Amino acid sequence: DLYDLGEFHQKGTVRTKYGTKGELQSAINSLHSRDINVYGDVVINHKGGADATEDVTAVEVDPADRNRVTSGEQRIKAWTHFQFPGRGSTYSDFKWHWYHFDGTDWDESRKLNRIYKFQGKAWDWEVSNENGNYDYLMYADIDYDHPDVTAEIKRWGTWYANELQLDGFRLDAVKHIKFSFLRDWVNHVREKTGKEMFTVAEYWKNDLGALENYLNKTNFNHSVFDVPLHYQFHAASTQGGGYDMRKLLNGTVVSKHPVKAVTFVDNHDTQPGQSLESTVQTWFKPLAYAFILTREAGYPQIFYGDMYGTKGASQREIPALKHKIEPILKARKQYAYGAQHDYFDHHDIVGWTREGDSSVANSGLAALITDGPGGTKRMYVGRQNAGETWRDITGNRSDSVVINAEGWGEFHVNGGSVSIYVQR
Ligand SMILES: [Ca+2]
Ligand SMILES: [Ca+2]
Ligand SMILES: [Ca+2]
Repeated sequence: DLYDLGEFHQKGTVRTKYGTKGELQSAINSLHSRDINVYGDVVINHKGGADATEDVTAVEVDPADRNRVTSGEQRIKAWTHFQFPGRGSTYSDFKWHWYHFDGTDWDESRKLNRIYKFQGKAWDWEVSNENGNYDYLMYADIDYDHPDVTAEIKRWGTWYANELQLDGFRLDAVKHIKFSFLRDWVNHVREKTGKEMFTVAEYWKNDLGALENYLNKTNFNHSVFDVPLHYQFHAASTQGGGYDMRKLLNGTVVSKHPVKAVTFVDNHDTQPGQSLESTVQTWFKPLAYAFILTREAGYPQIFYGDMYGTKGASQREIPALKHKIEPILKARKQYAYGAQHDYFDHHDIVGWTREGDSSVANSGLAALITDGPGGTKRMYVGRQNAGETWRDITGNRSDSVVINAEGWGEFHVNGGSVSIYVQR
């Protein structure tokens, strides 16, 4: 129930897995009081946990090609009736029935797991063309061809934003949702709330072309996570130095659409044991964080699990890297300003500099990362910084570098490591 944020006694509990609505609002107020914006997660591809089944005529489709029907029509019992008995009509009197969905994957009468498409329904388009048409992901798939549905989900978006005083959104699983609807939904909520509502979409595909198509079809009105950059980090971290560091930006969103790229190293889905497991190896994480946090392009995201570590049954937890990430955050906040110069000229050691900005005292930096042996690189940091003494804010190197009269310095990095030199 999208309208039950831990407020109604439903499914045997008032609180959600995370707490009550009051606790949620209190947490948001605390964050706002510390000038932190709060983005709401938006999971609107499918619905699960219906209150009752309904008899529906459906056909089976081929999981590998959802455009191919593989059975005759049959009557199934589908979990598609959402009545919300504990909430009633508070906030919305919309009740969901089978005809608000395109299909499901469970016939309760036969206890069969198939992909069923409902009678008279067409998979939505345009969505990802993986598996022929990737509209269907899981549970009861919401039909965004249905005008009552689009109106209701838009209404809910405005309610959600206002009720929690949200500042933006993360859109879940967008490659399974009609792209044109997501474009309209973002426009609608921005219009109704009168707020910017920064929005980032999770389109999980290591393919710049697919991500660009999504940006195009949504009129570039919101951002996407830079999935290809994550896979470059993953590749670099797992090749024992054999990765060509000059390729880090190849095929990435941030290199082509810097203003629309949310850059990240790992997330809750890529960590060990999760559905998209592709965890960046620990030794490389400070290098990757330096990359997303001190360069000009991209809108960086830090994974809670990287800062504080992950916990659980898995023997392969991510260790807490707060002590490694915090100096890089400081570099971002105090030094990462001004013109950027790239030195992507070696298969192991690559670097970049920021000249600094006169509006931020002592700003400017020189960063180096290597997936192989250590070494040095001569880089330009700006004539305005001539004569200054720079040191590595990460603490990995203890030497100091004096910027020469022409604005150049000779900077060092240890093997498999990162150094970020700043004036200090
Ligand atoms: Ca449809
Ligand atoms: Ca869908
Ligand atoms: Ca290399």
